[in-house]
Amino acid sequence: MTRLISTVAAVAVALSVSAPAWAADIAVTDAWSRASAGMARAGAGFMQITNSGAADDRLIAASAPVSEKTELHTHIHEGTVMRMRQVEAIDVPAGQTVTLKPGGLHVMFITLKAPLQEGQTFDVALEFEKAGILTVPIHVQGPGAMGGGAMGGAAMGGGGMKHGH
Ligand SMILES: [Cu+2]
Repeated sequence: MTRLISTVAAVAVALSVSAPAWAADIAVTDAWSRASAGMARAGAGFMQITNSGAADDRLIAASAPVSEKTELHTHIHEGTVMRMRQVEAIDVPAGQTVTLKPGGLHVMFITLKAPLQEGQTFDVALEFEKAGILTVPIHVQGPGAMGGGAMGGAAMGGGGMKHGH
């Protein structure tokens, strides 16, 4: 019996130190970005946010050391042109997974301090209304990366993109 108790305690300690991308009921996985192309001064972060709790939550802010400003963005169609627009928050409803991906919702890094390099990793701090701040490592992939899924969406690199800053 003594042995069982000590094993349980050891597992609890291990969990508490090895789960950086987890707060309350929110988990963030597959966080990635793209290497900067040429002199681009902005970058975008993509990820999956899962809310396994019973209450809705919202991503309300983000910050990262790689840029002077970090905003939450979505894409909207204006006729045939796709534009990015800042959003106040990204809803993460209870029991659902929200995917930030090219051509859709994303975290925008504005005025990069240095180009993002393929293979680089940096931390982004995500602030949720209920879960609080979650710090997640973002892995920088190649300039043409579309993420893990085949449905990445080809719109991001389109010539019609305009940034409203
Ligand atoms: Cu954007």
